[in-house]
Amino acid sequence: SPYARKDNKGLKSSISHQDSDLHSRGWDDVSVYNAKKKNYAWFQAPDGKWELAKIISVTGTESLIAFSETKVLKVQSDCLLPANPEILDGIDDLIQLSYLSEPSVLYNLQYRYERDMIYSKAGPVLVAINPFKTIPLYGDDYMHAYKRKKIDSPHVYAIADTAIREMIRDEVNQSIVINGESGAGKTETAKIAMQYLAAVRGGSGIEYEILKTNPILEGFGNAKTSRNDNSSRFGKLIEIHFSEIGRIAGASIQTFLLEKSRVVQCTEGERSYHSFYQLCAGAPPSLREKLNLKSAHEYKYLQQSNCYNISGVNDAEEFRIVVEALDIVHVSKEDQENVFSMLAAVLWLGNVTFQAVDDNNHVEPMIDEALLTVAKLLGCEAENLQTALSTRKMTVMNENIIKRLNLTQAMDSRDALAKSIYSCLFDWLVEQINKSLSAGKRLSGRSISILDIYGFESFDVNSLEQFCINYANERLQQHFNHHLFKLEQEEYIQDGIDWAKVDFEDNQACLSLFEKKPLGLLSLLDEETTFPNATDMSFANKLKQHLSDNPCFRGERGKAFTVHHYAGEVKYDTTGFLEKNRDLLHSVAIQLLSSCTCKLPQIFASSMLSLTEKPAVGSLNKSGGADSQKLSVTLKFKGQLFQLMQRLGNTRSHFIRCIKPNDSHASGIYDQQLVLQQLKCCGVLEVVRISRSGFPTRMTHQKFARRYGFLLLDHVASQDPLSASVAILQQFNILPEMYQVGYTKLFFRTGQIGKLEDTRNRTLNGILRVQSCFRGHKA
Ligand code: AD9
Ligand code: MG
Repeated sequence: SPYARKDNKGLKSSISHQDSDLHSRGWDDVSVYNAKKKNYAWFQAPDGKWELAKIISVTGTESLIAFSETKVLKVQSDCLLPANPEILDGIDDLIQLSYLSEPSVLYNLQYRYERDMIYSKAGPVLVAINPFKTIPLYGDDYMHAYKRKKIDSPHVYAIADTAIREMIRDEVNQSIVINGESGAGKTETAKIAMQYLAAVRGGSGIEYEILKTNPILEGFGNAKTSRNDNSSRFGKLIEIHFSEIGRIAGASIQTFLLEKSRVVQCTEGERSYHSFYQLCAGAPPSLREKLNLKSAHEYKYLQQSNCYNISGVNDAEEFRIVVEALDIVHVSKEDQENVFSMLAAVLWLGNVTFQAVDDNNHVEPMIDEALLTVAKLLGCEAENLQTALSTRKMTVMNENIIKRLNLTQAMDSRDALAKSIYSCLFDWLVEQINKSLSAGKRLSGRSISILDIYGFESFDVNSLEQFCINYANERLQQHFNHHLFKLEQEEYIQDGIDWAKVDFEDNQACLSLFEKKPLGLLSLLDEETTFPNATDMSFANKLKQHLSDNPCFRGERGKAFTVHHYAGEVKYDTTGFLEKNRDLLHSVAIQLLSSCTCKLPQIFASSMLSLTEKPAVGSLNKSGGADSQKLSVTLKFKGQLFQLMQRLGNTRSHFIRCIKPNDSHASGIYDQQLVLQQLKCCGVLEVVRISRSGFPTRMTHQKFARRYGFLLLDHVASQDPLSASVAILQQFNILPEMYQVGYTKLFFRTGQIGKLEDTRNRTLNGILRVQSCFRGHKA
């Protein structure tokens, strides 16, 4: 073993045996199960569902089990898993379960969920199951109770409170990392954490501004999808800064990878960004007139999904809330109008249509209400807009030529412009918010960051978006592993503890598949993206050619490939990968924006130009394609991600895993298979297993001796703390496999300290009674 036992002055080997008992194994083995002793067991039905059964009798290798008085079954005993004693039903922390198995974890969470106890712990991780209804666990009373530590049941408040305490006590920045699949409750959880921080650490008023960023970001960055009526289409890290005296002093927000494509296309039953519908429903008459605004039904971009309303949501009211929030974060009325102009411009762009102008299929936009309105809203000449939408500038043999576009190309350039305007608008809003949240603030350098980022995704068809999202999740998973397991392991080794190396899923191989240079997924994608004649097919072939030996990669037929992620296999379809990765806005369009008289288009143009790099000599000129090149989408995302990981790496992380109990957004329904899948995906089962197989409770010898030393029968004051500790352990018959003695600390398995505490309390109470008895006598 790489973690060979170090001799601890001969002491350790005499008192600690290597763990060969069931506890060290983590998941309880079927062989441990002795059916005769236990009355209940878990049986897996053919549909995969676990059912609790009563054991009636055991003969040889077979057991007779009953589900009800009428349903009795004879099964192989080794198909059964032991059930926990009733007394453990609904226990707070999964690692306290005596029998640890998938069904018992599932059942425990379900037991709690059915009683509205949606929060549980899995060792250091908070598990939050979406209740899909209002539950009475929030508000001032609860916040106060958690602040004063009057309640200790698992809660987001408890996590936020720990983060504050540790930030102040240890002077270490903290982070709360929230993960889970779409609709699992990440954004709500992030808001609940923010509310707690604002309530207990506010005071200057800035906390109010921070909370008001939510309706803005959600309005512009969230949309109704098939999986969530309020789905965040971007990732978000909000860093909340504190002053020297530990009050909230400011904040900054970083966003990741807004889903641009939604602006110009979305599937049946989904919606584009809320902001469009809010504007159409809520704009006052004067604004409607200025923007030539129609109802949402009149815009092609919004028509295509045939969905305009969200049940229970009043878009006009939401518009009012967003405007109020914009006021609060100091976006001037004039700028607000600029923002709404851009929204209207995007909507009207979608209505621009084209007509043929020659026999070569070349087209030009019709000069109609749509085109004229867009030109007016952007502040440009209609002819310039026409040119921008129907031509492309190219360099062929060092000569600039103008190329006319066919209908598909022209529609693409129109959509590209709409997408760029929207994503620049989103970035600009975030920038304004950040200015407002950081203006003139005295910061201490202490902060708590909250990360609300898309979880692992695997659909029938997975494209570049899922590719990026899942790559991000691999990185986050590594952070999680590193934080929870590696650090723990290091602590053991440092203290000279035997660490029967617990195998945790290390996802480094998959990360390398993405990141290796020059032959990794990202490098190959970027290389192909810059090749003039590359196609999605040539990209897919290149991957197969170079990566087929990698165990995390599998080439598929046609243009597809499969990656073996930590959370499972995902098949990606490379169709559109190169185009999306280039994310080009052609220079005619950028020129158009910079020539506009309105403020925002100009700002957008200059921000796009700053992202644009001069082409490498000769690389693109040959292409006859774009005349300038910017950072590819994946390259930019990778950069952001590295920065994010670096920031998280400098913090102490607290993890919250959100779980979606069913796919129908309904309260009270608990779909075992769905939950199990998510527990696996976000590593909860792994954490439980590892926490249990390790020694999660630690105490220094000094503290241990001080706390329990007086319980020793022949207490010798001069004993050094280590010897005293060992004497205590022996006197109280703590089983050798239940603890390990390190150089500086004692390490205990779950629940061991509880026994000593009981004895201590009983003894103390006894002493107090004797003392008060004495006092009574004296009086
Ligand atoms: V996505 O990846 O952005 O698509 P999220 O963010 O994980 O997703 P979200 O927080 O938006 O999910 O939650 C989805 C819905 O679940 C919310 O709109 C609420 O209706 C519901 N929800 C989530 N958490 C809670 C809660 N603690 N209490 C009540 C909740 N309802
Ligand atoms: Mg969300």
